[in-house]
Amino acid sequence: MTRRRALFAAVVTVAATLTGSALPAAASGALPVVSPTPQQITRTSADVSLPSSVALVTDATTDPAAKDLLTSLLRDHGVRTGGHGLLVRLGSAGTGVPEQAEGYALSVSRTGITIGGRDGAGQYYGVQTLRQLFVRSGHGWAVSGAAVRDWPNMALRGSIEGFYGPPWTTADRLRQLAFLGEVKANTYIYSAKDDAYLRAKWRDPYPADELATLGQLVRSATAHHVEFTYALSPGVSVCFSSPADIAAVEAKFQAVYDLGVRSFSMPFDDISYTKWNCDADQTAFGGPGQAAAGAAQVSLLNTITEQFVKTHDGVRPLQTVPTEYSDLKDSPYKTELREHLDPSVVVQWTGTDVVPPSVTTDEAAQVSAVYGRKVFLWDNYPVNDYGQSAGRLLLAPYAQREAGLSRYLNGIVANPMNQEAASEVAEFGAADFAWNDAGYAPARSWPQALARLAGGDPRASAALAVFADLEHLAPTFGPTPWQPQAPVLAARVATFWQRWNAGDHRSLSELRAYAVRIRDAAGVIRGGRVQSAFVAEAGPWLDATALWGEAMVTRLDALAAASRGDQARADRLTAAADALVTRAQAVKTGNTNRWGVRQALVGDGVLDTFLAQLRERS
Ligand code: LTM
Repeated sequence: MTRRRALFAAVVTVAATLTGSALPAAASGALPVVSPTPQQITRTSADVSLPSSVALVTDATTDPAAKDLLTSLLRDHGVRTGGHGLLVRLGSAGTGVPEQAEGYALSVSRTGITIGGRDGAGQYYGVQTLRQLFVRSGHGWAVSGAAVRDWPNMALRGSIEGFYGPPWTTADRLRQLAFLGEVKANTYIYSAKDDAYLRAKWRDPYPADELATLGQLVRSATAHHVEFTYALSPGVSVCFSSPADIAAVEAKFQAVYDLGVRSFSMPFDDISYTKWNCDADQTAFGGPGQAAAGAAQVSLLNTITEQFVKTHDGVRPLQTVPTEYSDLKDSPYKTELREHLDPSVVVQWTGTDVVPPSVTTDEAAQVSAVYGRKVFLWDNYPVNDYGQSAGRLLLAPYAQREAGLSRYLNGIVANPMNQEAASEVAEFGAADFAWNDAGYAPARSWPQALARLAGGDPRASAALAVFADLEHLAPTFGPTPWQPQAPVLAARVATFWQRWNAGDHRSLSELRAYAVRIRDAAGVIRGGRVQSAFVAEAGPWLDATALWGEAMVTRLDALAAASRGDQARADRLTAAADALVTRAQAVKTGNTNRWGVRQALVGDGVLDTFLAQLRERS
């Protein structure tokens, strides 16, 4: 047994002896919630107080990014490394470390803290779990006594900047990359539709300043164990059979390979595939049509796989988005891909109907059969670039994805909103699900996502929950949303009317208290520790929420006055509420989305309807 294995075994033995009634009082307490939900986590000992310095034991196998994260984590909790206190070990696989790629084992006990990773990412994720086990202890910090064995169910997890409209800024992307590392997501696909160098002007080489910015992003991705996937979309104008165009793709890939990019995609979504861009393709692939389009795309994807992916060190399998990406039916196009596409190429699929109301294992099994491989879900939530999402922030939980999808999918990337920080709410859930689909519960994950956004501030978390309920509607491309608007408010309103109509007038003061929470949510969010980027992005919606909340309070007061027979006061309040509603409806979003400036929608269909009902009754 190596020294490291012996140490790990000792920790496990200590944990085993501290079971049942032998556990000290704190050992029986609940552990902090860890996200993504670990595969195995148990309380093994009482919380371990952190001394002011620890002995950090690393070796040649220690991952540099994991070590940096661990060192800064300890420092942020007032702990120096390099001392002789508690032993903190960080390194490669030892006893108890899962065999799965990116897996890790973590144990915290009085004998020390041990993190062993199957690989570098595993070590990094072990530290990300440790980060969530810190608890306050008197004036200092302790770490919950726990043993964790953990690994991801899906190999690819993260986001695809794949929306239309203003692309994210560099600051947005840097924030996103750090966020992805935090939630154990390993993939960011750079595929913004309106980034000219990726699509409209895909042949153009990058100017030096653009390349420098890309290099900064790639370095940041590496530091957070995120694979920066460079997605070039030549389909709008490519001549598939042209050696010059093949060389243009390779040149573009080479430029970012030289920056450190090792993962590439060639999406063919949202192009016309039944016409050629050059006469030569007619000669090479025949008359335009589905099968010919499939053959042409396969030819380019296979050529790039042979000539670029296989000839460059460390490059991951090429990814693509087929032109038919949102259904389950076989077709001449899909047959070409199934039968002739290099088996290594990873194929994306959006679920049914582009913005799917749900994704089931049956659907994923069907589509895997059609494409002849596991597919990689491009999940169009919480993206808000299409007509039905105009004026909305999409803050509902990640939901309606069936446990068991990891049997058919090799990963999930969420397509976010043009608003990066606000997207982290849904993305948090997507990363949680992709890590452990069997253990995923929106009701557990969503509050964690909001608490994270609130910087752990409980008052701000509660205000965010009220606000997110009013931004809960998740549209589809059709008329029926897949998640309803304001379910909490709607339930409270239904209960209110039931009780009010039965003569229970206390119901009014209870609902008024909730209206006050709506009115005050914006102030609490702006005044708390909520991530500043979120506060900035959500600005118009927060302004509107304060006005709608004030209108609701005023209308309820009008109803109370009318029910007391004070009609004059009721009329004054009704007029004041009318003015507030007019102001709330006048609040506009910024020009941040493809759909331009719109009314910033808040609880629409629920809050406005209720206010109209109250007006009738006052
Ligand atoms: O979904 C895919 C594969 N392509 C586009 C996305 O770029 C767009 O963001 C979403 C949502 O509008 N729909 C698409 O079809």
